[in-house]
Amino acid sequence: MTEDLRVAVVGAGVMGADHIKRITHRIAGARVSAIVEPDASRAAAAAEDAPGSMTYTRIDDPLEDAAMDAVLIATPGQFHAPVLKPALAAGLPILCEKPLTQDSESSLEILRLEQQLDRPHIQLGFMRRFDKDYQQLRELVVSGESGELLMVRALHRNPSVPESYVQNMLITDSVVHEFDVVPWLAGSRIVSVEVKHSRRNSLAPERLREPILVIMELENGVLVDVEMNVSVQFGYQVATEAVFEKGIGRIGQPTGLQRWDEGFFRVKDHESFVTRFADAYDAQIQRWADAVRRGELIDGPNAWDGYLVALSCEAGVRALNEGGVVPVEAPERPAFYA
Ligand code: ISE
Repeated sequence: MTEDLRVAVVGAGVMGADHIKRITHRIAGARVSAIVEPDASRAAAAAEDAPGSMTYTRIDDPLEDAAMDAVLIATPGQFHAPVLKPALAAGLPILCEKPLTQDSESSLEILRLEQQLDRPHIQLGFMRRFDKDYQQLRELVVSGESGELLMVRALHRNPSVPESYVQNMLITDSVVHEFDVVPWLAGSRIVSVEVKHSRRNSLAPERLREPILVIMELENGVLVDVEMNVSVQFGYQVATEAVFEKGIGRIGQPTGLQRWDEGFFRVKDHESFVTRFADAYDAQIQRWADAVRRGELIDGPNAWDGYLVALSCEAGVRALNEGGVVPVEAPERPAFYA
C-alpha cells in the first residue's frame, strides 16, 4: 500500500480522542478518515484533530461509504461486539481496545466470525506489551540471566475513577491488563485467581470496596500478587517487581527530572495512563498500521488472547464477589491463532 492507511476511529472518549491525535500527529503512513461518535460535541472536538475526516453517528454509515481501510474501536466495552461484527463482515482489519467483549460467551461468538476469514483480523489493545520496561523485563525472563522467575509483585494504582466505574470493573477494566501481560511476561497461563479485600479506603467512592489484592497462580507455579487500588489520589502508578532465583527485576518507577529543594527530594510522577503509556500506545498503533499496510493485518495480541483474558476476568469477578480460589480453565489455542 502506498497511500496512507485510512482509519475509522469508533468512540471519541478519553482513549479515542487520544488515538485520533496520535494518528494525526505521530503515526506514519496512517490518517483518520472517519470518526464514529454519537455525542455531537465530542465528535466535533475530535474532528478538529483529524483534518479531512468525516464524522458519523453509527458504524454502518462509514461502512456503506467505504470510508476506511481499517477500524480502531475505542468505545466502552459493551459497544465492542456491535462494531466488531459488521467490521469483520466487511473483512476489515481491527484494533480493538480491551476488553474484546463483555464475557467469554460473546468473545467466542466473535472468534467464530473471525475464523470465517482467511486469518486473524483483530488485534487487542493490550498496550503494556509495547511498553519498553515490560519488554525488557520479558527479555530478562526469557534469557534466564537471573535464573527462573519465581514470583511477580504488581502495583496498579489510579488516582481516582469516573462515575461510570463500578465494583466489577476493578477486575474487568483494570486487572484485565495484568490478566494479559503477566502470562505474556512469564510465558505461562493463569490457572487460578483469588481476591482479598483490604481495609477500605474511606476516600473511595461509596459504591467501591477497595483496594483489593488479586492473587493468581500460573501453570508453571509462579505466584503473582496485584495491588489494585483506584483511589490513591496522588497519581497513576503501574509498577512490577519480578523475583528470580538469582535477582530481582523492577519496572515502572517514576523517571525524569529529580529535584532536591526546600528540604525535599522530588520526581514528577504520572497522573493518568494516557501519559504513563503514551510511548506504548504510539508503538502499538504504529506497528498495527505497518502490519495492516504490509497485508499482515495484526502485530500484537490477537482475539484468542482477548478470549483467554475474558475467562480470567470471569474467574476474577467470581473471586471478587464470592471469595475463594477460582480456577481458570482454558481450551487449547486453535491453529488459526498460533
Ligand atoms: C482504564 O480503563 C485503563 O485501561 C487503564 O490502563 C487502567 O489503569 C485503569 O485502571 C482502567 O480504568
